[in-house]
Amino acid sequence: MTLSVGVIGTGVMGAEHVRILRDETAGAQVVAVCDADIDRARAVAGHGEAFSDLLALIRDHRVQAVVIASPDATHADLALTCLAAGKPVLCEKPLAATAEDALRVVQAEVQLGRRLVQVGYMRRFDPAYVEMLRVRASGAIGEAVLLHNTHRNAAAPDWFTGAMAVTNSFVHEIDISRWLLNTEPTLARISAAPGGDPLMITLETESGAIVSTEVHMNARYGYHVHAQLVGREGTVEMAAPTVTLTNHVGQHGHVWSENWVPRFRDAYRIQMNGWVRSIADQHPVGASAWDGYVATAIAEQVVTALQTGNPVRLTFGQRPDLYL
Ligand code: ISE
Repeated sequence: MTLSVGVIGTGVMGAEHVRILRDETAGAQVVAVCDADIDRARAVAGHGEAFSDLLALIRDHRVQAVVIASPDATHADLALTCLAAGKPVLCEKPLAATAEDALRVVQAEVQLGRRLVQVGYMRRFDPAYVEMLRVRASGAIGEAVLLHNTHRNAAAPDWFTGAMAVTNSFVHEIDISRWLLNTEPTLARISAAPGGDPLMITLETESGAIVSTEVHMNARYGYHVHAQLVGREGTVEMAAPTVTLTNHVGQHGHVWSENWVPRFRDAYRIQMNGWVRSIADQHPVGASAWDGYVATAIAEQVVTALQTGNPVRLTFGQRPDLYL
């Protein structure tokens, strides 16, 4: 069976999801693309139908599942509309702009009694992170005690605010650290370099493991994500994010990408194929609405810590049975 997908948003990620669905995903077709600017929707839609009305796309009977890739503040309401229509949704991160809105999505899904929402924390599908999880879980490096994350962007988009370094970028480390370490963060400390960038964030966790993260929005030289997990018996870390090295104009090495799309190309493709299969199998994969809520709730509290300059004890309530 072929899954008919509608994609909302035609920015960097919306257009990339359409491309992946069309060229690199088994068992799926793009039947509809929506953007407030109908010409942009038409340009990306190909053989699919172009919509400018988001709700019309979600309710269209030909659309069996939805990818949400519109601006962050629209995610929660769109996910709620998909839930009301009983349609599976892959929602780009973050699940919502506020913890309160993210919790509304969780509550609606719990009321429905089945999981229809996957949040696009694609790092869970990145081969390097998957291998790091395998090594930790095998016991080869002993008890995990530290995770060092580096998250550097070449340049922040001009619509980025200081808080978005946390709510839009650092949310990835919140999610991947919970997933890699299989423990929940309990306390956060944050400090900012002069001018507010980069940020240095430390999370303490229930297991005792400590997570350090540099979130850098204007690192200039390129997009660079790195993680090293330190165990009592050894460490495991990402190797260079390329499969080739070049010799050119007196230099040897690899080229940094401009943004996250080339770096996480495999992760996005594996995530999309996994999502499509999970709908056929009725066996959810990836980050759940609960994971999306926790990431946003922690991010919101980290922003408070940034504003007050004080460490913050993290709270986000009990995981509902639907997500156990
Ligand atoms: C962007 O929205 C992403 O999701 C990227 O993965 C992240 O690295 C970047 O900092 C975000 O702005």
